[in-house]
Amino acid sequence: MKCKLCNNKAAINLRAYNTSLCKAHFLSFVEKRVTETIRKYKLLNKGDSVLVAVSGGKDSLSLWHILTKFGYAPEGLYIDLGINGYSDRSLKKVLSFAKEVKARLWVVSLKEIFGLGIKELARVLKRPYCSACGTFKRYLMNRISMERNLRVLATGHNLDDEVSSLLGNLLYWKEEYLWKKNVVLEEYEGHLAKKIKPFFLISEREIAAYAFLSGIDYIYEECPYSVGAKTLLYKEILSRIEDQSPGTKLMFLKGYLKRLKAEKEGREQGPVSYCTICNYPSWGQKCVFCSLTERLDIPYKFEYKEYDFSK
Ligand code: Q46
Ligand code: ZN
Ligand code: ZN
Repeated sequence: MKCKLCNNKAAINLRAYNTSLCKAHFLSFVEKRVTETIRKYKLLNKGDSVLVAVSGGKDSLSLWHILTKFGYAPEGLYIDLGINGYSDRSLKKVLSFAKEVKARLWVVSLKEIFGLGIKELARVLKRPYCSACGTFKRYLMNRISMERNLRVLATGHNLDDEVSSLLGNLLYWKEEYLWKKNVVLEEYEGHLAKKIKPFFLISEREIAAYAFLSGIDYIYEECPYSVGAKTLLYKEILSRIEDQSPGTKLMFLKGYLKRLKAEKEGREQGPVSYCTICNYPSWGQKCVFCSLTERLDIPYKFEYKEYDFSK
């Protein structure tokens, strides 16, 4: 198999694009597509201060790598969920990556704040692990970006993450979530950071290859609580469809983005009030984070650590 552009040995075959590329051409192909996504959806402007949420996995570390390469000098945020062994191993990868790119890293730990990891917190709250985790992560990411004045929050969600959750929303007609998914969510009145997903249109396989060929040292292990998650089943099914009919995932998501534009017109944007406890935006009197932490009934202090490898 040869590279379609230079005839050297191909490193990857991209059936959705009907092409094969060598290492150098594949890396620039991914970077070019990220640049196009950034430009087309107006994700970033020169001089924006960016916080990348990192888990230690291929997606988030590749994103940190690419944004650094593009000159945005992003800082990293690692949320330590207190999952036995797994959290320590992923933090180690994140710390060594931060050192390598000479960046600043913020680390917030659930165990340090509440004395409990995500599993224990979810049990006390009687919520599924991933649902509690999602709520805590969303809140912490936003609050830390606002407190650090890093007004753009970037996450490594890829095409497969997005199509599988879109399929889940459609299967159960979760209309309240359906039209909230986007490549970019704008900043809200100085309380919600602008949220961007530069890998929205890039597949998991492409990012895995990008990370591997760029020599990024990431954690291969998945979070132990992801096992059996419905999104994994959806990903598997969608990948089988993609195998039979390359390009389907991309078409599905691009079709969604087109319809999203029309759907959004005339709809009210953003939350309606501010949480009476933390003063961050909420839909009711209290935000979801504060409602949950109230139910926990554990006195806590909101704090996080800084590792500055930029000097
Ligand atoms: S939600 Fe669930 Fe993930 Fe949290 S508990 Fe693990 S699998 S990390 S994206
Ligand atoms: Zn080539
Ligand atoms: Zn609150």
